[in-house]
Amino acid sequence: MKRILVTGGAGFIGSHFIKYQFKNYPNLHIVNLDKLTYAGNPDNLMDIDASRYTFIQGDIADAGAVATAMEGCDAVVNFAAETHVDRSILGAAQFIDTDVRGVYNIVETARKMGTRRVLLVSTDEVYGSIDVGSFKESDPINPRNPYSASKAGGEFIGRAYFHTFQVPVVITRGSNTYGSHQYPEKVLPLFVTNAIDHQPLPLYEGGEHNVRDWLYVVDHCGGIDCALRRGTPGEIYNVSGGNERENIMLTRRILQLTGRGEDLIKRVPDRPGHDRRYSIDSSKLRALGWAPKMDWDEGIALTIQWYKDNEWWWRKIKTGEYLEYYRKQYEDRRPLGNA
Ligand code: NAD
Ligand code: TDX
Repeated sequence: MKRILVTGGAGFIGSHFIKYQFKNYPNLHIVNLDKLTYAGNPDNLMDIDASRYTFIQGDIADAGAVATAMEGCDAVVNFAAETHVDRSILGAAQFIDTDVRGVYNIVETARKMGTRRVLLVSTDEVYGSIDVGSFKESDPINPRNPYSASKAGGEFIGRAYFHTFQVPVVITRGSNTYGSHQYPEKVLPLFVTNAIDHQPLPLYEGGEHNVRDWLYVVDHCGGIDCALRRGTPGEIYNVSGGNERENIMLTRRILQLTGRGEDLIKRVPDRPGHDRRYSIDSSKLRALGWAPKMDWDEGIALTIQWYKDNEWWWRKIKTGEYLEYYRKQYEDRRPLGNA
């Protein structure tokens, strides 16, 4: 592969993926098509080698923008998405436009252009919640919130294009990802940056024993890269970190590493339709040679240190639109008392 289109490359995982590609494939050129929504941040790609990189600001829901960006590319890797569950509960329309219509534009353009590989980055959330054991790729999916339903919609379009038109679509389903440069609406950077500022950590009541499986962002990028280059068209690959933690345990770890006390924990009313536990089995991807490398204790310490050292990055974000969202999301969630 000589030229890859990355969509959503100015976001959290997409920007790490671009850096991962540049580090591992010295002759590769990357085109990044990104709408620069609230979550897209040019600061994430500040040090990129401009001679091997083309940025196009555009929307994957716009077929013309996708066609322009995909011209001459061997492969496309789609990260572009609306990604926050709580925002999908406040309003789902943008999720349908990007996560379903946008994916349709990508696979339809790939069909017309004969693109050699289409990697759709999806999520473990499409399976829904599981009390015991772990989901395999062959299990039925059961998305239960507007975000995961829209991601599942995009997956189904991609799979239909593989079966109907032989578009070489590969899908990855990653678990909760953590690392530097994550927009501080997701629980980990939200709690870390609030703790640094001595602000309350709004832990969803009833959800403190919910479980997420934490995957270091560079490991997630390695998994996507492996599926892109070694995966079989038409197949789905789970990508998981093997670090299942209850939300309350994650919260306590954040407080320890930021040197703050448990008085900052504020239980607030739960997220509607809150999935209790996500767990996936990634042995299918491991059989292709991938394995997560980052140890949890080291990864969380490194990540928290990054937010401590890079206040310039997140203080700019925690203004304007962010504060408006924060008020809408949390103002009616009056604290229920300390955890
Ligand atoms: P993010 O919210 O940090 O970034 C999304 C990026 O997509 C931003 O740069 C944004 O500007 C861009 N974008 C949004 N709508 C667009 C559109 N219509 N056209 C073009 N660009 C658009 O997201 P993330 O956390 O980096 O997630 C990336 C992908 O990985 C998503 O597909 C998400 O569903 C998936 N995923 C995320 C996680 C996680 O824990 N963050 C886990 C599993 C899967
Ligand atoms: O303020 C909060 N309080 C709280 O208790 C927030 C934002 C979250 N939580 C809880 C809800 C979840 O149990 O923390 C857990 C993680 O929440 P999020 O960070 O919103 O992630 P989640 O809903 O699990 O989804 C994430 O993983 C799968 C990503 O946002 C998705 O993009 C990805 O597909």
